[in-house]
Amino acid sequence: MLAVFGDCHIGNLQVHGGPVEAGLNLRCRENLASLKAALETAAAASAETVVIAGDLLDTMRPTPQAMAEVARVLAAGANSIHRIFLIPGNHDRNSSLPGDHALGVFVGLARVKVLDKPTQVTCADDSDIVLIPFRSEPVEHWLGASLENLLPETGNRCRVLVMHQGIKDDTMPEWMRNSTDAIHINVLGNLCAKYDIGLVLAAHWHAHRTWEWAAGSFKADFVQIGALNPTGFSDPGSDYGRVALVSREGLVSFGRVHGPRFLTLRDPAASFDAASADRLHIRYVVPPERLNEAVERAKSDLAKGLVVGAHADADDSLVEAATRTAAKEAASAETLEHALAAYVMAMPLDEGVDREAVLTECRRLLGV
Ligand SMILES: [Mn+2]
Repeated sequence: MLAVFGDCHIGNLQVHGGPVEAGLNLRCRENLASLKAALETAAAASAETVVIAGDLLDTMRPTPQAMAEVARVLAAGANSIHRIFLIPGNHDRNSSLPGDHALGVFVGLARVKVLDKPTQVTCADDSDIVLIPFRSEPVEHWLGASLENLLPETGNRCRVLVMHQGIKDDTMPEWMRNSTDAIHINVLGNLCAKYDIGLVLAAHWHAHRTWEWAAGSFKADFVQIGALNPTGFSDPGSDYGRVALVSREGLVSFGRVHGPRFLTLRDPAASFDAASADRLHIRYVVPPERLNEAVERAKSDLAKGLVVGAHADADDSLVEAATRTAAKEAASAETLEHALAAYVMAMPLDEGVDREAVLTECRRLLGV
């Protein structure tokens, strides 16, 4: 059995960072706990080989305390796993030069191997894995050449490719389709057909997806594993924490690990699954006039222990729209006095603020 996961993003992340103890903040401790749980999930599934497919660390400059904890968790995991392979992702590397990444300190750990260039390995169960670290040049330009170097002859042998690059298709929004650190399913499929790769497991993009790709009699499965740990409110929802488990026959199932999850709620009275075994971080994004209500709700969620982090923000898009309306009103006025009055009457203001008083004060200051 092979187990693959990635995007653990261990470091002192700042959003809802919480108290720092022994150099580790709350976000660092919860991501370390997920790493430990993912290794335990792999061991419980009798995985002989684990690949941590990049972005184990959130940064090239992790604190020494965080590095020591990661080393401790990896060493404990390696007690029950034959081999743990680490490849650099874009977060924990500086360049593609050998050694130019933050994983070097793990080289000395027993049964842990750091592979910072494309490598083909044969596992204890004789299965064949190709490991491809992140490279910043457009992946469609170099992946074929990397595979050609590693796998010059086709062996009619089903291989697994693990990489730190996104997988994209035509249904995705333009910004994803245009991304050069992702490979299109058809480009990937043609490479898989050429080099007898039956399964691709990709880290890097944080949302989980799967594809079945076929051309003629050739079939391959593509899996964007999804992040072990989402990194903040830009990773919405709860569908994270997957550990891909691959049988010797190339069949994929998923173990699941609980960890931090980031939910944005747009109503201070909204409900969420407070019984979730995940560690919930909640952000209320509300119209400015409901900000006080949302701040109280966030405080109460925290006090009741329903969440590990909560805060409230005014919805800037509403403020921006109101400002635009106010500016338009002002632009159509013919004198400064009228423009000022039009703007103040339409501008975004907190609930209970006396607009007439604001206007009077503005007139006094501007002398109109
Ligand atoms: Mn990445």
